[in-house]
Amino acid sequence: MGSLGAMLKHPDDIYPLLKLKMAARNIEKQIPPEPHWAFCYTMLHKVSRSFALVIQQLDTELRNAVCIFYLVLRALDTVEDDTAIETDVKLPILIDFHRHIYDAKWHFACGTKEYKVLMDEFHHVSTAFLELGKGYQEAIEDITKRMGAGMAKFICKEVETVDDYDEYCHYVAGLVGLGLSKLFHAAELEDLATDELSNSMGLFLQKTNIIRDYLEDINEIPKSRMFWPRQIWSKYVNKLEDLKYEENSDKAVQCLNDMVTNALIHMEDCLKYMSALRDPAIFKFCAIPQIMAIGTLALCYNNIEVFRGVVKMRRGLTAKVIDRTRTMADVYAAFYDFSSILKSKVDKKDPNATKTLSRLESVQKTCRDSGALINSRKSYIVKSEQSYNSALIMVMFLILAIIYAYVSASPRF
Ligand code: IN0
Repeated sequence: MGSLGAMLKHPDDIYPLLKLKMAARNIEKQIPPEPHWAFCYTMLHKVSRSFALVIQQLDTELRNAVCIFYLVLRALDTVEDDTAIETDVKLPILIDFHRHIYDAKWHFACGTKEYKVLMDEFHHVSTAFLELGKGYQEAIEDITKRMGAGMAKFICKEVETVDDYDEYCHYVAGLVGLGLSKLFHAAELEDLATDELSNSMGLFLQKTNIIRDYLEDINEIPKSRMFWPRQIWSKYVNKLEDLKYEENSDKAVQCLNDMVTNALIHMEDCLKYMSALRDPAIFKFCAIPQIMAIGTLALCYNNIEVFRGVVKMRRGLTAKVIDRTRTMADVYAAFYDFSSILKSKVDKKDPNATKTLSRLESVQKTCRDSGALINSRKSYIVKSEQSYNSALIMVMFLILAIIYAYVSASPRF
């Protein structure tokens, strides 16, 4: 749907969208003057708009550390993803990356578009990294070392079992959770979270990305690696790419629902992790991507469009999530609402229906038992009648505005 169509259908998106646009414009004006920091923040805006927005609210010292952590990981990812690099060249780079970040003279050209710029100008990231406090540097170095080694292991290995899937997601996302928890602790703003809970925060986000990006990944030329575990997809098709063919639609949706059900398992750990956070800016920074993930899963579940095109939350809903997420009560409410939407899409005939429903009900019970769900809150669930009424008001308002403009522009006699 075009953006005007989306706005007519969801007029209450307009205010949060405008607010988000203004916030984004303000942030763009706040690029630091030093060339290496200017490069890092400009790059962050280029590679991830909404992430750049939520990071901005963190305390300056922590924000700089998270910005560098993010760019180092993106660079590591660029090396891992570049299929043009021979394996014998790639492996030592991944394994030694944690040493390269200390060396502002190190350079390796790879990647495309903005990622090529990131790699070509990586000396700016190293220079900024060397200005961080020791505690931050050690946390970033440790995670980069473990992630590089994990990526190297999976360059030569396919994701076969669900255990492999969890292990791969641990290297590329769970470790990000462990690293962020260390950075929050180094900033003396939070207690150190357990590795188990920190890992789940990353796994929930990464599994959602892997599910959402099926088509983009399978169609990539040259062929990219796939991360849907054989143990799951082989129950439905003989080859992973068969899921995209129309004749396999029923099996494809069942497989998709199996993958979503697998991801849901991490939700309770995520709630536990977030409920222990104390700093309001760190809380927001962590909660927004989690709510976007459950929103995306609710959109993808039982949705054949995942195998046909791009399935993404509309920009207005993203803006609403960013606007409304302040406290743990907001997170319980969002997890509850998106679980309800997901529950309403479960078909009793789906082979995993019982498991899916039981996981969702368990999350909803946790949200209810928190005592934070209040009746007067704003809901993410849109009733069609509600959206029809808002659209009608919007159309009437537009007609009145046009009549007013016409009348005030016509010559008076
Ligand atoms: C992230 C995570 C992230 C943020 C906050 C807390 C986290 C706790 C544990 C693990 C990860 C956490 O968030 C970003 C979000 C992001 O980049 N979103 C994209 C949108 C999209 O669709 O990809 C955007 O453009 O804004 C995230 O996805 N990852 C990430 C990477 C580094 C850091 Cl420091 C934090 C990537 C990943 C692989 C899921 C961990």
